[in-house]
Amino acid sequence: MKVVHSPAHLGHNPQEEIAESGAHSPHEHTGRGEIIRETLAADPAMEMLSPREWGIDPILEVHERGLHDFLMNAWARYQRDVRSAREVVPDFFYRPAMREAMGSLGEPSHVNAQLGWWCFETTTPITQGSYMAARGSVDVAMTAASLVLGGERFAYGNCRPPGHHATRDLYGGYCFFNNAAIIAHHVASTTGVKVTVLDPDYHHGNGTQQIFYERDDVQYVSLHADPVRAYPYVTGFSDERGSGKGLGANANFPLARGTGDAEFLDVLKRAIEEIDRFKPELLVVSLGVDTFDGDPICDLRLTRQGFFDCGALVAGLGLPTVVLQEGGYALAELGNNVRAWLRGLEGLSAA
Ligand code: OKP
Ligand code: ZN
Repeated sequence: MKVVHSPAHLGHNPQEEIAESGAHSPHEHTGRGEIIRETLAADPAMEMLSPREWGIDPILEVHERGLHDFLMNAWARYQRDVRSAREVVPDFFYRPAMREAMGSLGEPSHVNAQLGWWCFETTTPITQGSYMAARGSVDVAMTAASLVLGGERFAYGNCRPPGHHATRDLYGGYCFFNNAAIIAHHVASTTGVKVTVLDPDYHHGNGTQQIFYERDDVQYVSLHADPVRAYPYVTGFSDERGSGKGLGANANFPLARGTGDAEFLDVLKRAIEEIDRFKPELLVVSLGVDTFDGDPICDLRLTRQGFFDCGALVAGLGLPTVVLQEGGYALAELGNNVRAWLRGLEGLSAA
């Protein structure tokens, strides 16, 4: 399988994550991208490639220009207008209720206020190279998609930073640009084929769901921890089925704490039936392996063998498939878990 990787991800190098009312060493860090690259590069079944540059047009097809322009300049503006800071994090959030009964305001002009206008939480610091890393992640995704459009049955993009929490006009959840949504939209809008995004990451892909919620050309199907107990808390419920033209093209499968391989695979079979009914011609997988038993921030119980079996089950759809990296925070097993999933998909042996 062709594997696309860019060293640009190294530019997004937070050293802190503000979560649970404190500053901690970040779960989403450069080591993640590196361990996946090293593990896949050591497998003769994987062919490593660099992305080509796609510029900003594919990003602007999915995201507000204001979000893009803010991310492009935020770090430097913060150094100039607030203080010299290695990592830039909002300390103010725009809430429309602040102006209830007074009429709404547009984007504020101060960088500190803009942080809270474009960002929805505190765990996604902007470092000096974050914007170029996010651009590189989109380049990786677009290049993987172009390989599949060019006739490859499968391609994998080692995207970092991840993307599925980024909505049309918000960043957060370790995500800046929604890599999977960008390629799904690009393929659907340039070729006219129907695309499904299958998202088995532990967390609901609120951004991807939001971007396609009213559309019937891109289906979103997600397995994730039940939002009653898990981030992002406000989306991912099973009654969210899409709206307008998109009604029926969104499917959520919330999972109980402790869900293991057998049960996850059962639910994945139901998700695949949902995909079969939509009849897509291309599949995008938002591959998170934070469903792993040993993940430090999650509570599902999948094993490396379980990831292999998931890949094999998805291969049964018989669709050209672009797999993009989302989450996975158990560093020691991250590369092996991704590799197992990809080998399952490609019909190779587990070892
Ligand atoms: C990104 B992806 C930990 C809080 C973490 C952010 C989670 C983002 C997950 N106590 N909050 O879906 O793997
Ligand atoms: Zn996740």
